[in-house]
Amino acid sequence: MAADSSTLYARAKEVIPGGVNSPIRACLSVESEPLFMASAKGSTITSVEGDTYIDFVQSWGPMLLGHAHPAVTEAAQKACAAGASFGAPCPAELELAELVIDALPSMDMVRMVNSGTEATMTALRLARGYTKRDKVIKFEGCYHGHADAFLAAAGSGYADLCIPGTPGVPADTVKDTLLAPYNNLDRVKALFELHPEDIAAIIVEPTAGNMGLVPPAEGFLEGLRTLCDQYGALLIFDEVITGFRLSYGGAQSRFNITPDLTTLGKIIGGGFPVGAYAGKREYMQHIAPCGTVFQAGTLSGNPVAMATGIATLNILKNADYAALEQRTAAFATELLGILKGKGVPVTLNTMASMFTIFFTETPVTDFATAKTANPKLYTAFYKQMRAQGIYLASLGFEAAMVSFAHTDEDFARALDAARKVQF
Ligand code: KE4
Repeated sequence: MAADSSTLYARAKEVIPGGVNSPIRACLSVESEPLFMASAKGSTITSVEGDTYIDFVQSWGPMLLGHAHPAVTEAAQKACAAGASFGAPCPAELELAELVIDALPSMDMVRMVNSGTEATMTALRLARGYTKRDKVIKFEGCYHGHADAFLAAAGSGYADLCIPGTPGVPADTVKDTLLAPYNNLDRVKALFELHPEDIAAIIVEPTAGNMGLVPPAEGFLEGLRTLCDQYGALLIFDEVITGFRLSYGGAQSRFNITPDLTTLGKIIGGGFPVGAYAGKREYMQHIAPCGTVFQAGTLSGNPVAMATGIATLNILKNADYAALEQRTAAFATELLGILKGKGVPVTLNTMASMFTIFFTETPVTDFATAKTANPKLYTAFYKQMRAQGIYLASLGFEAAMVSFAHTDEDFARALDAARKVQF
């Protein structure tokens, strides 16, 4: 009999910190043990026990087409058979770069890396190198990966750990990181007035996904654009989650705002490790080897990840995003109604194929209001939904992800499970 999740978890904790390769997977904040997964297909994921769940995590965002899409799987197999990594340029890198640039009008050039963290870390380095300034503004509750400069108040798994500033990050590294509440333009203005010539960039999730889903307030993104133009700072849109999810052109096309630099990840790899940073030639030509801002990577642009990214975007370019958004909103709104009927405080934020149910009556517009949500209610919700075959994010500060593979039957099953939840 194959080992079950508990047995595997106990063994894993002996050889992997916390038994997981990313903290959020340990399910600590929902007082649960992680399920070890054996396979996934479309909207579902199957544990080593053989139990199949409707998956609203979707690997934290990459699987917008659903798991193991045949075209993506075929592309990976074909590319693998031709050699997994050359360490030399290959046509697939060019094809994916052109697909990305064609989809996102703000950019002329793109550099592939291997994770969202690498993308944001390098975009900040580029902004600092280009402007010759050191400070960066980020927003409380936004998470941009685990590069030192950003671990001042990240909002993803990190907020779960409630560590104000993780050990190992030298104070000097975050002395140039300035914080503002999300959707608070006045604070951003004040920071620029305090440091009129020292701010290299603002980095922002143009729709936050790491404090739960929090959309930008009316005028917020436009205000950031104006302030960056006024003070000579670069506007970095971290679209690692929103890229190719909020629309085929990401948040920047949906909201019609042009960032100076964009970071991408998740969906553009189709489940394989890919990140990217991109922007106008004016900025990107400062990147080595044509410029002097250094960045490199052994597996950057590897042919397998490029092939799965190409296969994914070629399908997404013709996908019906509007229909998926409408189905997601209808499902999430019905879910909200069911939970409201149970007498618990609950609000909903939804956009495109993402949503977050917050167990609070307070409208959630930033990290402070997101934190008014009751974690015990989320834990009860998570546990009882998982017991009924519905796999949700193991942290309330995440966005549920719906894929093009989710069916009306999946939604109906999830709603039935929610009806049975008791608080
Ligand atoms: P990665 O280094 O994990 O590929 O990307 C970092 C990153 C950057 N920017 C945004 C907006 C992100 O959401 C992320 C990573 N997202 C989290 C979950 N929201 C990844 C899950 C995990 O940490 O295991």
